[in-house]
Amino acid sequence: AVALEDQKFSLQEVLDTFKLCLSENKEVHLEQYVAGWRGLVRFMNSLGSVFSFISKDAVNKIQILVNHLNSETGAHYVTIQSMVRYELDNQLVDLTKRGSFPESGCRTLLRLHRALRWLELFLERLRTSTEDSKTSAMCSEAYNESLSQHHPWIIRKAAGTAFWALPGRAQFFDVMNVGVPDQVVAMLGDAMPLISEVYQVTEDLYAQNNLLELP
Ligand code: 1PX
Repeated sequence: AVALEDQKFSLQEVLDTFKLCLSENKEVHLEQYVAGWRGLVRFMNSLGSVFSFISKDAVNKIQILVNHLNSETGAHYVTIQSMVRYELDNQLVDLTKRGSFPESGCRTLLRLHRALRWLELFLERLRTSTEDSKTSAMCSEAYNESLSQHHPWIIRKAAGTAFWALPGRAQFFDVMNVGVPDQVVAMLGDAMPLISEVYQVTEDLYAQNNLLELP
């Protein structure tokens, strides 16, 4: 029973990790940010193998950031703020076209950051959905309003196809493992403002430094 209990995981815990990444002075801690993403990927993997091309890319980007954290310059990567400062001050970012730094922390994190906007929009739709709402429709609307604008046609096409494989709302709520639908809705209501804040703090930082279009 203990082993089974261990395997079960609740999306609540995942979203709580995002809570932990924001410090009082509004710095975003990279280790917790990455931990939040790991949890999301784990959740996505439990939805089936159609999503593996998406999780592969996410895992790849998570790993790049972890490598920075574990490198000898890791101390500069403790927060997103210090990472941006360090990479810009030392010219470690490709600003206009891809070239010398395909694995900069700044451009790698930007991809996850854009995906966080998708998550925000999707979770908000889930939260306000009704029994007959379609998860695939909510997912693709959220995608079209956010991430898709940064993806070429072929990726948009593949993503759109994967969305059809999403379980229906009832089953989706089950997999989230938070409780009955009312509890899911309440949990999302608690978690959303924090996710939005992490998103906004990062967005502002990137905007101030002209990093929102990094190649
Ligand atoms: C209760 C809901 C929880 C759901 C959790 C799901 C977590 C989703 C994690 C998605 C992470 C996607 C990261 C994508 C980063 C990206 O945009 N990469 C592209 C650009 O990278 P590059 O290095 O070339 O500049 C890259 O081309 C991406 C390829 C993979 C396809 C990305 C499709 C993204 C769809 C997002 C929606 C996920 C739907 C999951 C359903 C639950």
